[in-house]
This record gives sequence, C-alpha cells and structure tokens, in this order.
Amino acid sequence: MDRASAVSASRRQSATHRIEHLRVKVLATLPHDRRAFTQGLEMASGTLYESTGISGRSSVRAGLPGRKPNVRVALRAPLFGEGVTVLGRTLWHLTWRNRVAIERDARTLAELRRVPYPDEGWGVCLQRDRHRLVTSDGSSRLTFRDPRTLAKTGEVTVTEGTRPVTELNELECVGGAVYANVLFSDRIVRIDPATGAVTASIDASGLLHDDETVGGAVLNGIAAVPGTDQFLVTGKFWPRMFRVEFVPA
Ligand SMILES: [Ca+2]
Repeated sequence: MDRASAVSASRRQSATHRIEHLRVKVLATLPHDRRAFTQGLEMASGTLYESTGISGRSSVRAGLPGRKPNVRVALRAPLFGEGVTVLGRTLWHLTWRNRVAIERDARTLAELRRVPYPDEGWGVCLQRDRHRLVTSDGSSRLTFRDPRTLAKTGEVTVTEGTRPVTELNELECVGGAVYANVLFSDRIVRIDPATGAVTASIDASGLLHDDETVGGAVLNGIAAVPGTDQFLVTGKFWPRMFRVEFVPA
C-alpha cells in the first residue's frame, strides 16, 4: 500500500469509528393528523407521502406537507400498512406481516400490483444511485432489494461501535447514507450502508410537549426535504410534524 492509500484507508477506518452526536433544530412546526399511526414518510417532487398502519385503519396519503392530503387510499383489513418509497411514477407500499408489498401509481395511489414479501415489512427507502431499495424489519439488519422485484440482493448488520443497533424502523435514503428511526426511542441514526456502521446518533427528544404524548405516540417518520439539508420528522399519533436540521449536540 502506498502512503496515499494508507492515509486514505486510515481515514476510512477512523471515519467508521467516529460517531457524530447531533440534535434536531426545529425550523418550522406543521400540523399532523393525530389519528395517523405513521409508518412511512417521504417527500418526492414537492409531495409528501405518508403511510399509516393498524389493520382496518391503514392508508396512504399524498399532498403538500402540513396540508390536508390531496389523495388518500385506504388499505383494507387485514392488511397493516408499513413503509413507503417513491420510485418516480410508482411507489412501493410495504405491509407488516401480510407477506405482500403493493406497487402503486405515485400520482393516484391506485394499486398496480402485489408482490410477495415473505419478511416483516417495516421501513423502506430507495438508493437511486445504487439502483436498490433498502428495507428494515425491526432487527439490526438492513436488507438490499431489487427495486423491480423486491428480491434480496444483500444485507448488512447495523452496529454502533461493536454493538448491533436493533429496532431499526422508518428509513430515509439521503446521498450515500441511510437514516433510521430507532423504535421506542427519540433517536435517529445515520448509517453507512456499505459497512453498517452508525456514523451519527441524532437526539430527537423534546419535540412534543408532555401533554401531547398519548399511548403509542413514538417517533416514527423521517423524510428528507429534497434540495435542502432539512428533514420532516413526526411520529405515530403526533399532532405536529417538524421541519428540522440536524446540528451538533
Ligand atoms: Ca422515510
């Protein structure tokens, strides 16, 4: 190895072990449907897509952030809606344990086809440059999938230092990184999907007032605002959504 390669390798090595500690800085507060058991959140072409869960109450909605959705479709029981990600004209809509993923028209949200999905569906996002989907299943694992067939093409275990990070939930692909909510916590992690290493731990606590939290109201829902360094963040049954930046803690 020449000196330049050695320096570069050493930088990569230290980068994988250095974890940034960040917090959320709130830039704006938007209304959010407090009946929405939020499971997926993503922005594409100025539209905010939100998927909600619970059998008999699941839906996908699309519209301007903070406004009443323009389009909304219900998911019939027993289906339990989970993550959502847009691929252009279509989107993928996962279900939790129904062993099926639904492809929808991104404009009308009409169902186009169903594809077998034998794993638990939790979060999903598209790494456009890598031409792959990244999915979570509540474990410490991220799975990579073909964006047409959903066939598995690889996986990585997410670790923080040497410890696996479990309960990875809603996802967001941004540049080369993957952001994940950690279920039952106010924490979001930024992951290098090449190694599974957590590169940043983001403290998103304190967004809701104590009197706004009801049972099951956990942070879930992270959507990058395209063309900015900002994110929309919300949670299950949260009355508000927040436009935030991640800044040093
Ligand atoms: Ca997302």
